[in-house]
Amino acid sequence: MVALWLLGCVPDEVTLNLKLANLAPEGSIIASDSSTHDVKFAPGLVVVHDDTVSLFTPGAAASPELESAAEDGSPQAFIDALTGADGVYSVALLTHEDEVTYEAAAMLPGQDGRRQITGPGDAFVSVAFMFGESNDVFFANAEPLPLWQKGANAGDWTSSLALWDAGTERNQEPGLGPDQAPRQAAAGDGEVEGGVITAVEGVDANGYVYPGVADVASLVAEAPATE
Ligand SMILES: [Ca+2]
Ligand SMILES: [Ca+2]
Repeated sequence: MVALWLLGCVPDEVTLNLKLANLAPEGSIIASDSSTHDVKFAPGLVVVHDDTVSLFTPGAAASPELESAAEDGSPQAFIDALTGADGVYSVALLTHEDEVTYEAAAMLPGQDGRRQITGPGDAFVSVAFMFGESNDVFFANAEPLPLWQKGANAGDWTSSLALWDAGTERNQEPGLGPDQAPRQAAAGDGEVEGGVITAVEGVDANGYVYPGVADVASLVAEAPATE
């Protein structure tokens, strides 16, 4: 009876306003040659989905769509692959303007992107976006985020974000690597890594240092203002 009562309470539709902000100070990446570089976020994606969908599996190889988003900063292939897929309610860009390429619309320190998301009360939310000055490092939530938890799941979701290495391209020094998106001659340039998706907690497998997620990013869900 309790389960039926709970089931009856899940709303058919929940709407939240999601805001991703780049909190990094300007020039916060200090490279080994003393040059400074901004933390930039590539255009990301936000997906509302059921419990059968995930953007990636830690410890497994990245999909080609994730590889494209994590290496080159374009989520378009990922958006195309998920649009209309089983278990997916909606897919949208998560960035500060309607551009899908890193070159056109890297989110700089102080900028933010907003997106309204809607789905049934038992839906989940996943986001992913590239850490711009890297070969294949990206931000994403480790576990799908519930849209509703006995109430719209409004609040600060930042602690759910982590940095991940897609395992597809060998890492170079953040801010200097010639095969990283801001400097590579063409999409996909870089040494193939052939690895799996692993969490990056401060230092990657090659010894390069990355900022703490909460020091540079903020992801907040707000309930829309009522009329
Ligand atoms: Ca890598
Ligand atoms: Ca590359």
